[in-house]
Amino acid sequence: AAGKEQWPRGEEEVWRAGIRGLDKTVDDITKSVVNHVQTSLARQAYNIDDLGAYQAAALSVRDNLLVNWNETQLNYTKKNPKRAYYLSLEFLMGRTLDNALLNLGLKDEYKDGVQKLGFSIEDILDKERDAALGNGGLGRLAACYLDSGSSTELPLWGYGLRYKYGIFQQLISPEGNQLEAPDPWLDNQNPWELPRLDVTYEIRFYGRSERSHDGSGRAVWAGGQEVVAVAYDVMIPGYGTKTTNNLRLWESRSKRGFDLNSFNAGNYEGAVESSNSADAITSVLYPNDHTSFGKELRLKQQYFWTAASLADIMRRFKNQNKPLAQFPDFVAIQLNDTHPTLAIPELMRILIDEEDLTWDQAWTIVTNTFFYTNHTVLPEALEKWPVPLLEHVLPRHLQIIYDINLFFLQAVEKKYPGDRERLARMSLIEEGQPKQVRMAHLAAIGSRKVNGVAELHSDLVRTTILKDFVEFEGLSKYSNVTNGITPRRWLDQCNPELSALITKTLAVDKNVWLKDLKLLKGLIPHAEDADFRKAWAAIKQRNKERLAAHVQSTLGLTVRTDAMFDVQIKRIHEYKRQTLNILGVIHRYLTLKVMTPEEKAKVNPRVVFFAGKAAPAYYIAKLTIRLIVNVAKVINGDPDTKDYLQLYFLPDYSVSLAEVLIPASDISQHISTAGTEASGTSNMKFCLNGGLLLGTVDGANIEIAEEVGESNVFFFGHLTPAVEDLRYQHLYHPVPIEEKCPALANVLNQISSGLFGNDDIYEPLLNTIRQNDYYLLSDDFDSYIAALAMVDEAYQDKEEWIKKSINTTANMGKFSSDRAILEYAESFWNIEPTPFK
Ligand code: F58
Repeated sequence: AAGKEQWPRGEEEVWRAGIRGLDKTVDDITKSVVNHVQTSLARQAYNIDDLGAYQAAALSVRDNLLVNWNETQLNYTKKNPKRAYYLSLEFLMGRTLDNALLNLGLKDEYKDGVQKLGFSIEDILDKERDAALGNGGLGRLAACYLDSGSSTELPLWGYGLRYKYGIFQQLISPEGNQLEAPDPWLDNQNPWELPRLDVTYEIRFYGRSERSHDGSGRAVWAGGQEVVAVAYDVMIPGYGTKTTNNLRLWESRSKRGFDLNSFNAGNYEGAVESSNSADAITSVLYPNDHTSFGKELRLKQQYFWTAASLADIMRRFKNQNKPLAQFPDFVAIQLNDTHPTLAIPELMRILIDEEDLTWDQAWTIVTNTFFYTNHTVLPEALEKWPVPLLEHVLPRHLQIIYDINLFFLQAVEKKYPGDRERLARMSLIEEGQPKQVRMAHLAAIGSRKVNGVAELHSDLVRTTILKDFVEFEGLSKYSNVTNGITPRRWLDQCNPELSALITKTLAVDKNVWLKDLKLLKGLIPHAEDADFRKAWAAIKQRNKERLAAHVQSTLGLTVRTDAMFDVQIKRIHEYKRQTLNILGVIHRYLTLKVMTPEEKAKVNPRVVFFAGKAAPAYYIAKLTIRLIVNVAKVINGDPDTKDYLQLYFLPDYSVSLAEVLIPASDISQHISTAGTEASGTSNMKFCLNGGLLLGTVDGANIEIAEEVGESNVFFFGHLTPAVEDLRYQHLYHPVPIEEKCPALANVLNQISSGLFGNDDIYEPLLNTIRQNDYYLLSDDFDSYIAALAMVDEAYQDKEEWIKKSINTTANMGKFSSDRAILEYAESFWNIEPTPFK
């Protein structure tokens, strides 16, 4: 476009003079903070505390983010690149202030600025509550991907829900029971969001769907309930770039707010009722991890969010006045697990019922727009929705799903004539009472690409749950993108001293290696340098002291810091086998109890940390927590052993707690039954911070070992191909535990005999092992204990251990989420970095 662009309105100079630029100096910053104290908070120097100072600083940082955010959106509007949208029911963001300062490059300036105003930046940072709109790995992955999307300057937006209550707060009762309290994270206002009261959509539920009789396939869906979706925007700054993408979160509100007719009729309660049920949709994050259950409100969340997001995407597309057939040239939508799969029938509905396209035209657009990531092959976690529920809540979508199924099965039948079993296996509908829709099948056939999250997992997707689909559609659609983590939060922010040492040693700017993580390989030769090793070890030691200070100040417990720190932190689940870990701890304790003082003198002191939440209705997981807490009481109080073994369960695991625990770990445990952990991402975080890995041959552990070298990883346990046979044997040729694994039998019997409380409270947990032992603890226990011994032995040689630690960090470059997001961008979405000046 030649010539000068027309200024849209008013006098350009006046506008330009009024536009806020970025704060640059300490002086700019103190002025802006004081201004927010005075105006936004209506306070003064006389009555401002740390929380107020946090809020004012956050608002001031937000102003700066907004400068870049506005320019980013304008840049996209002007250049009109193809964009990608990441649909995720969970975004586990954690805290924002420190990350925003890092990405803006204003950390030092704010530090000095708030100091001049009488505050310490650490105290201020500590006032922020985590944004915990997620359960675990899946939600945190989404957060890392947004960071990487902006850092690599990709036109990538997130879409999610603005839950009023995030994941519950975990309290531990004196008996060791998990209690759940709500997480009112919005109570102190949230400076990081921009309410967009002008961006709203009306979303329908229930009602009736009437098919037309004109042969067009269209239908009219009317009646029922309409709920309003209101947008809240969260700015996602990139590291070392101006690109600041958007995360749009939807809040539900009632359409009328207030039913005036009911009010006039004297029915006040009826008048507010509709408002209550509309609010309920985005009131709470479901805290279930790896179970699918047919709750109506959860279904309404899924549809509310996908329908609002698609309407928003469609409106943006239509602003360009392009033919609908070009939709996939401008829009790629990534489905984070099956939770947003209703977007597939919803886009069909829009294209057919509202845009008058034919079925085939619509299906071509849909299947070139969506991409589906699977995060689990555990059968109990695969989403299925009962047909009667879908029919009630989303009658039109059920019709569309049935039509998709009909056409799909016709094609399958054509390729495999008469193969009824195959048809039944591949159908979108599972027969039963009631019938259920298999969301993974719908997501797979409605998408252009399907991927798992680590090599082994993607293989399992291809050979187990979607095997028939691979056979039918071809292998090339079914691929892998190994997960990644952002090195900004998970190294530079959480471990600033290590980051500084790396920068000094590599002799490149930190903004170079943090964006090209393979450069860490430059550390390898330094592993041979004794001074470097000393500096490396000293940082690990200070990180342990930082963790110990945290435990002291939050729990009042004294942790010794001259021991090996052994950490397992993740959701509590049978497949992740925290039980194996605690049984191993008990085994160690029992062994210590019978040692002579001379034997004990050779033992490496060890401090074992657990943290993690259990789903509120997951009885066995809650018993595991209870066992850990009660074993800790006995062990930590036993004068015979407390110098050699300490055990802590840290309550209320969160992103922020992880940021303190991970840099302090010498060894971390990732010990799922082979084939069950799709990838894991905390394994990457520990290794990036120089913690060694004790794990099974599962998920991304395998690829970590490939990168860092098997000699730097402690592997144990049966491999994936053995699992099926072992389970078969448990069922049909069980061997008593006493025979198969006497060490384990002894531990179980000690628990039963009351060593950690003399009632039979733990029996249901122990029975999961004694009876069918689905997660194969009895098969892996001996090799687990042997691996722990190898860890002990390796730790004796401190210099060798530090070398392993350095070499581990040095070889973790592959696991940057920048690499992962670029794989999605290049091989799936076909979008490009879109920088601006
Ligand atoms: C996790 N899934 C995988 N699901 O378990 C983990 O191996 C992987 O590294 C991670 O995804 C990222 O790919 C996971 O966190 C959930 O939390 C779902 C929440 C909603 C209900 C079903 C489980």
